[in-house]
Amino acid sequence: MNNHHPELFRRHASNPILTVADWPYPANSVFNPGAVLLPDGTTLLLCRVEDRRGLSHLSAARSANGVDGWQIDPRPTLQGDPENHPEELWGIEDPRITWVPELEKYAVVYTAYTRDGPGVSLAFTRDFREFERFGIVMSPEDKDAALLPHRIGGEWAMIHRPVSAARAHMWISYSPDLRHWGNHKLMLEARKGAWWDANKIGLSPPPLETPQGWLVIYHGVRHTAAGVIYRLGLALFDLLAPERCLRRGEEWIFGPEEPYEVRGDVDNVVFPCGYTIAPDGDTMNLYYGAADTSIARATGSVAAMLQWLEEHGTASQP
Ligand code: BMA
Repeated sequence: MNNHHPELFRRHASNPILTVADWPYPANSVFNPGAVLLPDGTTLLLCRVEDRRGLSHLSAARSANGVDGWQIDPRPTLQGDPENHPEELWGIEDPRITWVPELEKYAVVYTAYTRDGPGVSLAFTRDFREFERFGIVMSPEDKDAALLPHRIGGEWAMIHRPVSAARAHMWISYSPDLRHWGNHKLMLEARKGAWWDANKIGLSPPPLETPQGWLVIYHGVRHTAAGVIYRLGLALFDLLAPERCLRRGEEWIFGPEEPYEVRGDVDNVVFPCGYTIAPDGDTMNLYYGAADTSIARATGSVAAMLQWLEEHGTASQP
């Protein structure tokens, strides 16, 4: 129990489940993994690996049970390619993975980091060995993006987080061909003042389609005298018009508490980029970066999250 608040996520007893000590080649830190359950039941994490220059690339780790026995690619799986993609000059980060049935491919949406700041890039893969790059789809400064798994009203939809002024909100944009994006809509705003999500918000893992709506786990950032705190909140969006927020939780549901979340290269950060859903259709295994240093797992119930939003969420303004 956490001060009598309902606990929606339970940390795994062997957290952190992956650290740089597990890596088959030298690196500084591993964190913020995208996640998928492959058809054979293998959990694949596409991990952000930061090298000692400070630049990040992505590497795949596969496990039969999603907790241990990880087989980690002996070399970087997907790296910045600044010759062909200048927007990847300073590396690639924070992948969000979506299985797209229409294309029979996984979409990997990641942050491409260059002189003008972070932007959003898109690639497709079937096997996490070969990737087809679409290049940058959202120009800097933008990040925290994921593709929705199917078209809505005939158009593809991508959630992302452009930065314009002091605060930074979640937006959704639409595309007929995955290359040209428009029809931009504000989706969820950072709150103001004292709120836990006052300063910046962004999508964390890809949204989950449920009969009640798109369930979104987002991160909220609060600036304090001691630095920033990254915590997670919940919101629910209309299935047919995902820019329309149906419910938004007021309180954060998961935040840095354990030593590996509180201390690291960046203190006080929990940052999930993916989850797997167990065959029961309800159990969510959330994979998150802890303090920009290691990878941890926490488990929750989708039904419990929806119920919590029903009880503790408020209808957001249109
Ligand atoms: C944000 C994210 C993450 C990182 C976090 C804390 O900007 O994009 O890459 O985990 O900062 O440093």
